[in-house]
Amino acid sequence: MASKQPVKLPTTPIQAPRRDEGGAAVVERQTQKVKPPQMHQVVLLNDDYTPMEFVVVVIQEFFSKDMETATQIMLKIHLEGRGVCGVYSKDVAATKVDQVREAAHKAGHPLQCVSEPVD
Ligand code: TYC
Repeated sequence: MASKQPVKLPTTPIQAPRRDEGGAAVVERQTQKVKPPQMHQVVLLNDDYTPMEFVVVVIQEFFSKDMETATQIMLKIHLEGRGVCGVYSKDVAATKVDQVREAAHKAGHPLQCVSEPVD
C-alpha cells in the first residue's frame, strides 16, 4: 500500500513586525484609506411638452416615490426648471437616467434627465 507523501503547500511570507529600541513590536496607525463613494443625484428638467401625468408616473416608477411625493417633485420641476428625483451611486444613477430617457423616447416626449455628482 502506497503511503501518502506530505504535500508542501505554498506559504505566504510573514513580515516580521518592526521593533523599537526596546524590542517591542511597533504597529503603525493606519490612515483611513476607504472613502465613502461619491453619490450622484438624478435630475429631471422641465420642458413645455411632456405631460405632467407622464412625469409623475416616471418619478413613481423609476424613483420609487408614492403619487403625492411624485406630484410634488413634478410641480417643483415645472415651477423651478429642475428637480432632484433621487441620489444613488454613479452606476445606479446612470441606469436611472437611461431608463427615464428610454421611457420618454418610446412615448415620444422630450423629457430630459441628467445625473450629477453631489458635493
Ligand atoms: N412643464 C410641463 C407641462 O406644463 C410638465 C413637466 C414637468 C415637464 C416636469 C417636464 O420634468 C418635467 N406639461
